[in-house]
Amino acid sequence: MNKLKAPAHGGDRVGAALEAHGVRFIFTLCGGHISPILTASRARGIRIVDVRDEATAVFAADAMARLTGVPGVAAVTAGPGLSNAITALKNAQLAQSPLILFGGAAPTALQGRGALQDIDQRPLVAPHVKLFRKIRRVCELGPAVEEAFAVARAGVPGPVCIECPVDLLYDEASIRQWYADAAGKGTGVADRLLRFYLNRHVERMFAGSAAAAAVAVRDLAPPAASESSLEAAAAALAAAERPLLVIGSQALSIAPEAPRIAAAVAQLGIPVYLSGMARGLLGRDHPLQMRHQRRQALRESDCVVLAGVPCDFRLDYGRHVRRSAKLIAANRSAKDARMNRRPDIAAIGDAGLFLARLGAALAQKGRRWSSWIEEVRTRDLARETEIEEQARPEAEFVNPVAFFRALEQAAGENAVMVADGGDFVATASYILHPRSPLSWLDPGVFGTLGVGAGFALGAALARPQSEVWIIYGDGACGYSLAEFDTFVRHGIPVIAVVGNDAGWTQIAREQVKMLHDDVGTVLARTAYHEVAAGFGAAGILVKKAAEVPAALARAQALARAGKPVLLNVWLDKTEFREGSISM
Ligand SMILES: Cc1ncc(C[n+]2csc(CCOP(=O)(O)OP(=O)(O)O)c2C)c(N)n1
Ligand SMILES: [Mg+2]
Repeated sequence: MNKLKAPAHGGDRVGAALEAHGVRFIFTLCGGHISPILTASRARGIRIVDVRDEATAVFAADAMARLTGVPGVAAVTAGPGLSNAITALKNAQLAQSPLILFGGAAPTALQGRGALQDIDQRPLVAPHVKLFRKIRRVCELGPAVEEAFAVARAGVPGPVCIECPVDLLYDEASIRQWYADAAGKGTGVADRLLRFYLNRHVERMFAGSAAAAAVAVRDLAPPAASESSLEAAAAALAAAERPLLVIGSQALSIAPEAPRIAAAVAQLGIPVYLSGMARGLLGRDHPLQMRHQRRQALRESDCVVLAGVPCDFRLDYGRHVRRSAKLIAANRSAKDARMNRRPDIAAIGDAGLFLARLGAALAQKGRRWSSWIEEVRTRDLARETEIEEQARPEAEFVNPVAFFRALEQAAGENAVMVADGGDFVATASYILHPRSPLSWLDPGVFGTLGVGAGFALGAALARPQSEVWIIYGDGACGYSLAEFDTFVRHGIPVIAVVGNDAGWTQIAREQVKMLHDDVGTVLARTAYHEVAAGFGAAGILVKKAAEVPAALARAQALARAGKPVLLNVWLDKTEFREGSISM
């Protein structure tokens, strides 16, 4: 229980509740409907980070949640503010990322009567959140925040939206005056009835709000898989000849547990593939971590553990795992654990904690799989060599494979990398080795272009000591380039790398091959570095491979001095991504 003095108004109630939950940042794009939340939160020491598109605010809150395990917070205005946030909300929902979005709304008495930006927001937002909470009384505000934090983190984490009508956020005297003015001074029956109605309405809005608000912060235990599923899994692995571990984002949903999960995975001694937010779990290089030929390893394995990974398109709907293999699925969602394929053992609960417990349980059984590890490792290294070959061909501009080799050398040990794009980013994900747990951010299963600046903003504020890189396709960078303005105003020194191939190449590749027309997929070699410079950041153009190391070093020096940087890197076409489709 956190005792606080009586909040000055509804906006301050929200601020007080956020403060009690240890919130340090609110990402926002302002609007009259939410002003009291912003001013009161700032007065309580919460940093208000104002951005240039509501989607960015929600992406930033999402990244904050992923890197800290605590729900991120965003606030947007009514109507178009909320509708602009929908894509980012959906992305967070599918990525199972907990965040709290405050949405403004028209005054309670005017909803449905033609007020500015007044739409029925529930049908728009509710499908994309775990809870859409419509506030009707001032006294509900604090408890709603408390409930939002609990719901966002419980079970399968995800976003929650609290809709706050503007007349619940201002102080009581002003609102009473506003309603009194609206009611007028007429003496007719209709006037008197309207006054009676509005007076009763105001009484209801403020009922029970005089008492000082105390905010309870609930301590939530994460869902734990059953002991029997743990024992069955340990026994199945101990009996296996060629076990394999696939770990996905959900296993890292309790961010502070990452080191313990990493230690357990290392102790398990099973070859492991990491995806999404789990990338980097074992550090930059670990003998158990494989990066390539996952499909083949899955085909050969006789016992597969999917930790926080559903059998969706990324595992060819479960077909990548061979029929006779023992399948163990650890997942917070019973539905995801059974998606497209029934596992032999379903461990329903937090996948990361399951791995931590599994490490201890299996250690007692003392199994080692050195020849199987060797087999998978040899293939992995062979593919690395093949990639090395692809870094060589040099034509007019920069070879993307060679570029990422250089970046892999240059990026700091504390680097966080944000991926936003198509082919350029897919190439990056093959070559860059995330340095540590939770140091790689990609949109997740919704595959949303446009996450770049928002994710980087959240990451830079969550990890102020880290070097934050955005890996942008030139197409993708257009969604959030205006946020260079935000980086400059707020002194956030991210380094963006734009892979400029003058096109939406991931789409063009297949479209041209199958339909013989590149319509809609062609871009120009736009001077994105000059756009960034126009916002007050540093812009660097790189056209030749030989310029890359110096350009990276210069960007890092500028960022260390506090300046955001955009590197506009002209790419050659390569065959590296040939044949890969994402559908
Ligand atoms: C919001 C959104 N719109 C469209 C797409 C479809 N899409 C996937 S990859 C891609 C091309 C990306 O181009 P770019 O960022 O330049 O990367 P490149 O493939 O050229 O390296 C597109 C348009 C998407 N994933 N998300
Ligand atoms: Mg491109």
